[in-house]
Amino acid sequence: MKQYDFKASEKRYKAYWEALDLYSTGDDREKPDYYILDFFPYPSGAGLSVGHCRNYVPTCVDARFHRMRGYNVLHPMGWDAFGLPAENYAIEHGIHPQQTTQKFCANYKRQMKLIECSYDWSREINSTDPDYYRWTQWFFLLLFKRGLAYQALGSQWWCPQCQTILANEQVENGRCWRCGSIVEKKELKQWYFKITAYADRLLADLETIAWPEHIKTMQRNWIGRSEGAEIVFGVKIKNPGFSKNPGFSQKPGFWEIPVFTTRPDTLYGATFLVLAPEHPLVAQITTAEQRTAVEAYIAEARRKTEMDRQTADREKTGIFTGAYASHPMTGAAVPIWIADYVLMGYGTGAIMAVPTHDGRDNAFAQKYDLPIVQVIETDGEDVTAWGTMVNSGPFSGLSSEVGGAKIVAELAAQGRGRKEISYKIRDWLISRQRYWGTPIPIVHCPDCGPVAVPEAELPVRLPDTHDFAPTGDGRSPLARITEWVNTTCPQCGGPARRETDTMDGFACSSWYFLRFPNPHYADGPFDPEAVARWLPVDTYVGGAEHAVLHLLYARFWTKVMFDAGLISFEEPFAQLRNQGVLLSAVDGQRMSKSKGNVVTPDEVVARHGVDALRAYVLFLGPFDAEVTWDDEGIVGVTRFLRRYWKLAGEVAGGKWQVASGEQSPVSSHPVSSFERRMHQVIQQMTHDMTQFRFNTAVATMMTYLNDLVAFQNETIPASQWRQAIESITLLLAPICPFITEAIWQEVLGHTDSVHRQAWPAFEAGKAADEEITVVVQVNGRLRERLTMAAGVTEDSMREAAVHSPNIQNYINGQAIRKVIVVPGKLVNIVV
Ligand code: ANZ
Ligand code: ZN
Repeated sequence: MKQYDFKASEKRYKAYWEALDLYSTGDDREKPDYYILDFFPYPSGAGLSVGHCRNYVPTCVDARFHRMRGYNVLHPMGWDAFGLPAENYAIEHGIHPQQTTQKFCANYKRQMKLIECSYDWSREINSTDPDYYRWTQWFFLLLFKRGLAYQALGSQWWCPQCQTILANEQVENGRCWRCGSIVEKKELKQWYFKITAYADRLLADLETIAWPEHIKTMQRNWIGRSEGAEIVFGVKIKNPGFSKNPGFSQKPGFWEIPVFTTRPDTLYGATFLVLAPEHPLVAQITTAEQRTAVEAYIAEARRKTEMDRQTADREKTGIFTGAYASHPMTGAAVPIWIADYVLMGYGTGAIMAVPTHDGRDNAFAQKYDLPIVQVIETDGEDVTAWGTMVNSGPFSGLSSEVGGAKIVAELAAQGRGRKEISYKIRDWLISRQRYWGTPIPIVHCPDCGPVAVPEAELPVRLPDTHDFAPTGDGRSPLARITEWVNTTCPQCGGPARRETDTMDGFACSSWYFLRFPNPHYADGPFDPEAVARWLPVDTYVGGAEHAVLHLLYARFWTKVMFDAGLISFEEPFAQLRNQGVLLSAVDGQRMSKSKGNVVTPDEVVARHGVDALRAYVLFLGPFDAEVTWDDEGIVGVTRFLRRYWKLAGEVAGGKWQVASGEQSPVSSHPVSSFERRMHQVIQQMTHDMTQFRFNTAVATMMTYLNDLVAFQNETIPASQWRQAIESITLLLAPICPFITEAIWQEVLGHTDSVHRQAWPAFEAGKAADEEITVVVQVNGRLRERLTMAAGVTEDSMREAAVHSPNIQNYINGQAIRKVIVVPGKLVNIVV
């Protein structure tokens, strides 16, 4: 038989499958539905590497597996093509981003087709298509009308390199998530989505979804819900140096400083207050003597990133303001300091410092020689734990829980405190001062304020221009296109200006999964009937790096849609799976074009074929593990495919079989070991595929092939040989679509596609391990026969024999002196 020619197969079957329309979404109402979706990819100029295949091959295999299991499968693909990288590339190369993204999308698609991803391409969507972003704008207006989109002036992260504002989620370790530049703060008027209004629901509903625990934890931490109290300290000592300030009051306690604490039980140990350097009261309470020093400290703090400031083990710095507050319980004078470890963006931007029970406060108190008073007695070593209150006036002797609640209740009665919940999450900053995005559909009218563009006028089209470079003054390039900017107010008809900011690209990906069930629907963003049928997404697959970005935003929008009565579910993705990162063998780094360590699917396919690439990508390691690409490793897979081809040919050619019906020695047993092996393999493969354990699936196929080769020396009926080869072909079909089709049709002689066959079934009874009979003796006399699995260990044989109730009767309480085990045969108990 001739050697397998992968190139010929790829050529022949690609055309054949296309003609069959093999990957079109099933619509058989008798069948169950299954929606398997990849994260919305952003097509970059570099194209796909084999690293991306760790995402797209498994989802394709899962889609194929479900098709064979009798599901209608929705497995679509589209492009999240707005965004900074395309725009930066365009500026650098002087080409319009429209052109570059078109080119990049086409290249991604070509590569996905190259590796035979089984997408239903008739459903392809593109976020830069006006028919798509029209609905992104529609959703913006939905949020706007529901009071969930608003404008505010704020100090925002600004990337000097990308020249745009960044959301908190897009600042990593004080750097821009895209380009890595150190970010700065800038004061600008921005649009926000009120994700904070959904913080509690985003937290609670994590319990209802099958997501990796580490992603849930990241979301919980990002939302950062803390239960505690706000306690108000009055400023006690007025500042004579500021008496000329307008608004200054001689009355002590005119200024109030609310602090947020999770530990009201430690109030009696609060020996000083600390304000964030940006706290608005700092300028007012600082005494004349301290003013210069305080101003110098503030200037210094401004240069540090939030990340630097929060680093726990960093040496604490701070400065005394010269002012004192009054302790709300004792009236004691409490010095007010400022320090950069207190952040303005959290709680109230001010804390009561409790040096005995908080590590940061302790370090600070030690450095500046501030009083340290113990107010909690704890059981163990951990002084920050809850315990019993001491040195706490009337509250001494109470537990932290009870006493803390009493303190808050008492303060609340005096109007000086209350229970409070703080969240770390901030509203989602949505506006970008960039060209290549969805225009925000708002018109600013001098009389009516911000007015929604009427639905009938959507989309607000992105004007065509070649002048898309950023302005550098924080304004969008769209602001330069005056004929586009100048418009009339939809409400009063007077002259008005269009909003010139575009939306963060994450808006586009917050709803795309709703579009696929009917991507050409024109009467709304999605077809409600089709969405009711297909959503939530059954399996959603992508990288863990989007844990607090896309995955949080999409959940938020879904809840808004639910509240608006548009959909009937609150979570978009029932099950989430994160593929592991692929490292390069060259430098041990994540594969990326910027590191120059990329292996492309194109080169691998040219040398080894699509099937080998697909199987190898899966075989490299567990789906969710970090693994290293090894160019040499793939030869193991190609060898396996060659042997499989050869064996299939030999079986079909009648080389390894006895005529069907002829008795073989192994088949004297009701289930021959040959058959058992087949049923076990089907069972194992079904399990592995269901669990996304594709590496063990490939390994199972490899060992099964070895087993089959070993069976060549035994006499197996022809029908069983054929069944075995058909089974391995069906089981391997989702992973290696080409060679299995070639064997199915050219070798086994079928006339229809292997990809239209049902997944093979196994019989649990036939897959069960072979059983043996073990003889149990007591003092050498046969007392019982026990059935055990073949291959049972000596220990298990001993255990089972001694504990058999029947044998216990014979032993009758006597001490066991010795147990003799003959593996697989006999246990003799000597008493
Ligand atoms: C007194 C206290 C005593 C505190 C004690 C802790 C332990 P989480 O759990 O993260 O919510 N804090 C409050 N606002 C802050 C800010 N803007 N910047 C820095 N730290 C701030 O932390 C809440 C605790 O962090 C609060 O409770 C406060 O310190 C501090 F034994 O108040 B605690
Ligand atoms: Zn108006």
